[in-house]
Amino acid sequence: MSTETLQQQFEQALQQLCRSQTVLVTTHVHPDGDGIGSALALLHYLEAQGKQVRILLPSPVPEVLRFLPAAERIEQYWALEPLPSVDTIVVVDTSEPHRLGALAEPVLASHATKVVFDHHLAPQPFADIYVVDPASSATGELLWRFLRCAGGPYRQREIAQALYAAIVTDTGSFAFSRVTAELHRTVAELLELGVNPEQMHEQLFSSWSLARMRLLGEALETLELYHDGRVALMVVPRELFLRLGARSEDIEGFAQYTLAVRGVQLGILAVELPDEPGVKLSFRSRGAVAVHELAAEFGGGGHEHAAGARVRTGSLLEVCHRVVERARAYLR
Ligand SMILES: [Mn+2]
Repeated sequence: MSTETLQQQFEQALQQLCRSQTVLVTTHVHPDGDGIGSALALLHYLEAQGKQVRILLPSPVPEVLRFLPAAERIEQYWALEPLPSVDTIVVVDTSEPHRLGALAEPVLASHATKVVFDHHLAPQPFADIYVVDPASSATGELLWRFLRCAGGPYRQREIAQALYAAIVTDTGSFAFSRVTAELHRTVAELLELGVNPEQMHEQLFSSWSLARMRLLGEALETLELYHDGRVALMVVPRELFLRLGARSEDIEGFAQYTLAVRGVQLGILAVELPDEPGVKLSFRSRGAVAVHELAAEFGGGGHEHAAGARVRTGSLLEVCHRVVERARAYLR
């Protein structure tokens, strides 16, 4: 996507937000730092302009993100509840309506104008305005560029904190492939607005529950290599969550460990979440190995080096068997 097109997307989104008095912001199920941080940044920005903003999510806010300013304002949507009537619905960090969980149907049925801010590949046509840039490391990075272009009251500490959380979590603490000099300049601007990186890291990465740490320990025990050590598989059955008293959100970030073994090109994490049926697959890869198409084979999608899917049929063991078998075709 060229800069010019992105500029036009910014202008369309800005026009729509300017003429809206009421805005509903949402993101994908099992929201991460990027989804929550981006939603909160928009809330602060739009409210500073006198607009009425609500954030409504299909899942609860993960505990590690509840320190962010105004996180307590985030509401959880319960199925069958009517959506509030608003001028605009903004969807951040996904452009696939099915990833909105229980909110998918009411959002699709709503007469509000829909705006998407996202950085995933292959957006699906359901919204009126798309601001999508797969080259962005995080939706939070894209949003900062949008706000800079939009002007107005965006230079706020609360916005900087929300977007820093979005970026640092989605880039693996500035370690992934889409980290650029430009991103570091963005982060420098966020620090100038008062973000304290040490405090942010402590809140985001060093405030685990003991249950989560034990879950990681047992998950690492399951790690196995396939296809001459080029594919790693980590498996977390539902029983593990129940035995350790761990929650769905505790699995966040585990997929990255599949790539930490020397020689592994493609990592797979297969999880049975305690609060939903089926198997959640997370894919990670490095170099020339891309995983978004492998994820698409299982009904999912994502980025070149990080993708996911949800499989509703077959046991955990069967799904693992199938996915490891299919992974072979993507190796280099
Ligand atoms: Mn993201």
